[in-house]
Amino acid sequence: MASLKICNPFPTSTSQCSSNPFSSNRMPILPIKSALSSTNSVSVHPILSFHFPVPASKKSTTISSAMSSGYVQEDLPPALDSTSDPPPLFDGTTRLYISYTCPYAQRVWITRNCKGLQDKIKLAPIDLKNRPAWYKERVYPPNKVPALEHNNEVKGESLDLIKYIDTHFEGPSLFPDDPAKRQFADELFSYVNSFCKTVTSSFKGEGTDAGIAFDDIEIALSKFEDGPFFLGQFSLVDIAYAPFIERFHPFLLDVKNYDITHGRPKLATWIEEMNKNEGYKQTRCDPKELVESYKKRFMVIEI
Ligand SMILES: N[C@@H](CCC(=O)N[C@@H](CS)C(=O)NCC(=O)O)C(=O)O
Repeated sequence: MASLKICNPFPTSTSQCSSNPFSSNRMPILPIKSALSSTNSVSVHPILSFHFPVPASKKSTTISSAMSSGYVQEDLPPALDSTSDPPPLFDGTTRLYISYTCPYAQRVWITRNCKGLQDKIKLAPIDLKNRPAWYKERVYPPNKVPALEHNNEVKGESLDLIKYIDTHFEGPSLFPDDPAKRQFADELFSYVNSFCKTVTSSFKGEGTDAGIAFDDIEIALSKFEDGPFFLGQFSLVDIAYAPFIERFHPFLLDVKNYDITHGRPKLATWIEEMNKNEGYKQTRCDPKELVESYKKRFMVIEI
């Protein structure tokens, strides 16, 4: 009988040694001017101890820990699939088309929540594996999520959408006025795709710079000292990175026994602080499901 073997491109290691591609001493990729470091100890955070939002299709009632903090857990609508009728398109309702598991869509969903726009921007979740034909034909021809239906137009691209929502809707501003912070934000927005690519390439054994990429994040988090976030205070930049770090963290811990927060106290604190943000918490996926889905996507199976 053929045996099924998972070929793990990340041999498990209990210590971070110099041969570990995730602990390289090479120079950071991101050209950040303030190369600060910290010697604080690292705290391990409870990444697996959350309550995760469950779409209506999978639940009867939601009783959330969020309620105890006065932030009511939103009832999430079931995903629309090939059997679903379209919503009444272009009827004046602002709709955010997402997938519950898409990190790009999650950015926009977090932004909507953090600005308190749950009543103004309606979620329209799409089942990407069984997509309704009307989505491509009538809503968003690129056929991707996220997309925002607003003022009789549909726009896409998550980084554009988070900025659009921040400037075109009410709620607290998620982008500072300080020119130095804005300039750094632009650097970090430009870097995020390359950060993600560097990390995911290393999953497939195609690169060894993942440790440097996380070092970049640690350095970036050290630039402003008026808070634990990329620009000091919480902003769109945190929202741009959070869905990806949410995935990379448990995946690397599981498959490589590599804790991205080890030796990176700023990153450890950032994750802890992000996990206190209710607008973000409501969008988080179950880390066990994220790990399983990343395993299917990135690990080679040999028979
Ligand atoms: N650059 C886009 C990426 C969006 C994207 O790739 N979304 C994925 C889901 S995570 C998607 O819709 N894939 C469907 C497809 O490619 O057919 C953004 O930032 O919004």
